[in-house]
Amino acid sequence: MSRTLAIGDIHGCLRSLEEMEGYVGFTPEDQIILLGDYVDKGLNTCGVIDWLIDRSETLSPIMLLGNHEIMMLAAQQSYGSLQTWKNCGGDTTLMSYSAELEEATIDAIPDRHWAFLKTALLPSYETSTHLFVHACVLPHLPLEEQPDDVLYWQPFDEWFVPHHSGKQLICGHKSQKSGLPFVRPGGICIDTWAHGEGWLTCLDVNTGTYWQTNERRERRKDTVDISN
Ligand SMILES: [Mn+2]
Repeated sequence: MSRTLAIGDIHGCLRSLEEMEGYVGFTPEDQIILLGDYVDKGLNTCGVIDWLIDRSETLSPIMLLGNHEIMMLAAQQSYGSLQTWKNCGGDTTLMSYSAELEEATIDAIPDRHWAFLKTALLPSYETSTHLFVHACVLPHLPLEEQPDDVLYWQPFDEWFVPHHSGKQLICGHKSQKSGLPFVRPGGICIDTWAHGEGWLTCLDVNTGTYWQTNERRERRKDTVDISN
């Protein structure tokens, strides 16, 4: 049986992502869902976007939109939005586009990266058993009717109410400083603070097995209880 693998917020952590690929052994038979926030904060957003563009050809992952991609796209539109984005981790994104590890201007980001951000990313994804979003959902609305401020910005926390569909939510966005997936009835958050002192997480949503890697190329593996 093919695996359904969800990957949490990457935030520029290319080494963790490369290590994860070797650790989990992604194949084209896997259904891979990336939960958004590929950019900002970590050191190599440029490399992460190159990796995503390359693997779209070979692994055909489902790639969701996160609030940091929204901020990065908005930064093209106005000086105020550019400043907001830089203050939210866009400054390190710009450094990844400069050979001298200085802050490049936004013009250094190539057109193919902008095109990727604008066209390749989905608002949400749904299977017969699971809902996948970047941040959270309202319990009474179908995915296509979820407001943007919930889908991309609302933290998944202890107040989460399970979705009326009975499907389990898999989300990121709210960095778990424990470094561990946060499990609630009806949902699991797998943003485990890859860019900080935590880990990047890849979860097999049907078994609860999860793999973690970090920027020091360390690996570890455990299981969450997915029965609730
Ligand atoms: Mn986020």
